[in-house]
Amino acid sequence: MPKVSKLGRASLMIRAAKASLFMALSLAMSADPGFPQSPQWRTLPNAPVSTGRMDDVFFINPSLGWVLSNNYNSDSTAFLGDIWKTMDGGATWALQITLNQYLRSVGFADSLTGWVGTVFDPDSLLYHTTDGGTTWALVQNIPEPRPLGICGISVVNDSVMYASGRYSGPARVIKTTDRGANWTSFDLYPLADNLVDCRFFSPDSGFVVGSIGADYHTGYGRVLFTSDGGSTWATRYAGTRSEELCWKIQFLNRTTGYVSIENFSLGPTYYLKTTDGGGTWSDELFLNTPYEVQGIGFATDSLGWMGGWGGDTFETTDAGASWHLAGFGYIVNRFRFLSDKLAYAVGETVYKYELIRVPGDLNGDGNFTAADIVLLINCVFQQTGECDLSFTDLNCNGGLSAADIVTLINVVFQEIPVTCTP
Ligand SMILES: [Ca+2]
Ligand SMILES: [Ca+2]
Repeated sequence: MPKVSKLGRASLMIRAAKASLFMALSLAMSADPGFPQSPQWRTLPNAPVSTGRMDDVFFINPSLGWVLSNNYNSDSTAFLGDIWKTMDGGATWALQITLNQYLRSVGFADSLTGWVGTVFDPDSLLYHTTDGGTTWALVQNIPEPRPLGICGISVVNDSVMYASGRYSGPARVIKTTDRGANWTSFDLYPLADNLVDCRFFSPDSGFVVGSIGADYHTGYGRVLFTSDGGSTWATRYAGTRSEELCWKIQFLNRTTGYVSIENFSLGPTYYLKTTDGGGTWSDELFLNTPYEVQGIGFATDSLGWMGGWGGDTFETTDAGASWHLAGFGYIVNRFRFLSDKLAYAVGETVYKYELIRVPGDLNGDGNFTAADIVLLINCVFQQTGECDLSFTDLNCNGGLSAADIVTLINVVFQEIPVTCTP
């Protein structure tokens, strides 16, 4: 092995660095998009696990969020509802409060102000926090016709919030336009008997989903729309199959949206899709077998997931033409997308959809580009930046050197995968 003085070695390293940097920066100008990684679903390892079910999740930004976890009490005769908060994207969780309620729905206007709805105790319908969930107070001034449970919450802006319920009747909506100081209630009978979820796009316009039928097991699915703040409603979908209950509503963007259907029949299971902003909804086949679908979430037009009381979560990668087992998630009741690359879901526990940082993707954006090379050069020669060996030591020899940069250059510009041979 040739001897190289420390000074000579440093000089070689600097020359290598300069050459790499020049190459990286000049090629960065050529707008190479890199080749992409895909986000993946995984179970968050430190999240609470429910003995009943987690019914809802809400994140105000990628890091700060809350989940509701319902657990059986000591003799399994009732539920206790836990409100958990995370401030680091689900890496760690703090229990905020345990209520003697089954907690169904959660929504926040900002990092401090939020609401949690219950479903089996009409006297304790809705809880409110103004300190980020440290303390919760029962909302006591909701006028008749009050819902008997809150199955869905849609926070429109920092002052307007709607809520709907319940799945087993009656069909009622409440709203506040002053951040929860005052409330208005609407009875949607006879357009619906049961309401679950709601989604509002503006202070006046939005959708609620549920069904017509005195018994929610035997009803017909309904999607209703208001454009005057809840005073009047129009039916936008009238299901013709009995034993169906429209359960959750999700919009991918302002034009494309989806509604899951809890199917109590012995026949095929459908879901609804709109491509005209909710003006019309089409029945789309999910499975040829019964499934009580609850959670529904699409990341893009082609990529989506559904879960529910059947247990398993299913995935489509072809815009719903076919569905297969997704390999994650149990009894999922809610998906919340923050972007097409970041989402949370809850069922038995908490699941997260995100780009998993892989060796060489130093900026964690899911692509291998010249930007990653620049960051690696900084790690190798300046020891600056985030330089964890698990994603910088590309030849897996336990340290950082110009060889790792060369490997990454090959990854970025030749699409040669990381081989990890020292
Ligand atoms: Ca990258
Ligand atoms: Ca190395």
